Amino acid sequence: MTDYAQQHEIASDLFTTPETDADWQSLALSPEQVASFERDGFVFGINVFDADQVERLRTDLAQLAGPNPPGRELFYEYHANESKDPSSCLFHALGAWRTTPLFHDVLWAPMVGMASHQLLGGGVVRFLHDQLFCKPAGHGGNVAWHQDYSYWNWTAPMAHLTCWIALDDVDEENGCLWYVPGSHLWPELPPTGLTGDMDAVRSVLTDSQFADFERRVPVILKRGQAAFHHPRTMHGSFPNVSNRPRRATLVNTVRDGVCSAVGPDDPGNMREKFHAPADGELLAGTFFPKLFDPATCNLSVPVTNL
Ligand SMILES: O=C(O)CCC(=O)C(=O)O
Repeated sequence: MTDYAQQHEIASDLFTTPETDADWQSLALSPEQVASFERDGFVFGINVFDADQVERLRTDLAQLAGPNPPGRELFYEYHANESKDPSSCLFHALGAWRTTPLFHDVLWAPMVGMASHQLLGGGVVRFLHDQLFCKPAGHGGNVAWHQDYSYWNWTAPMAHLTCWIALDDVDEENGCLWYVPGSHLWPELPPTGLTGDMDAVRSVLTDSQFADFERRVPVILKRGQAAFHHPRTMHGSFPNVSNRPRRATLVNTVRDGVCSAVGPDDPGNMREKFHAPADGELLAGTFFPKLFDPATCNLSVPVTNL
């Protein structure tokens, strides 16, 4: 079985990488989109893949989420069903990039690199890990409200980003993502569980923070479109009660310079799970490839000040 983590260049013909500075420039998020990310902690509706590309990814995904998935041993985590409710199903897996050329190449999708560069404040973008989150039609499970950085405290400083790419048209019925605007400015919260009680996070929130959930926004997307969110943006998703699946592929990125913070004893065993380097060392090398380097194109694009 090929481990595509060994390869830090495109492994398939899923897309062509822009060649000229002007081609890269044409992908840039607008100043308004960057400003809305700064204000709200998210921006969405960004086109990443077309219908054919989505179809090819869905075909690979069907294998990866089916019985005897190829490269099962290469995943960092693999949950055929992570839902706490036995009557519903939430497929969640980290590490697909190691198993098929197409999911490997999702990391290097030009729009993922460009938007990450802009939303991480400029500079070189590195890979942290990928994720698949899929909810079958009719009985897809929820993802409880959380901040991503609650689960990333084995890395520091915080300079992280999530890119969530829809592989189906997603809306309130099939369990789309929801964001609480402005919650990226809240302090770091302890983890209260990714699945199970949707509102478990309530126990660690102030009344005023919980009141902000009234302003939550559904992330309605067409297949192939992406949402980007800040590592502290509060988000979650409700069950899929529609007769359509809800599948998504995610790329989690960091600004170059983020280090391993596994602690001297690595209590979470992150060095084994994510191939993290020793405490205090830069995330780099085989498992943390560079995804975007502005030195390769002569860029002048709006970036965040976060
Ligand atoms: O796909 C989902 O419903 C949850 C995604 C999520 O937790 C994330 O984007 O960090």
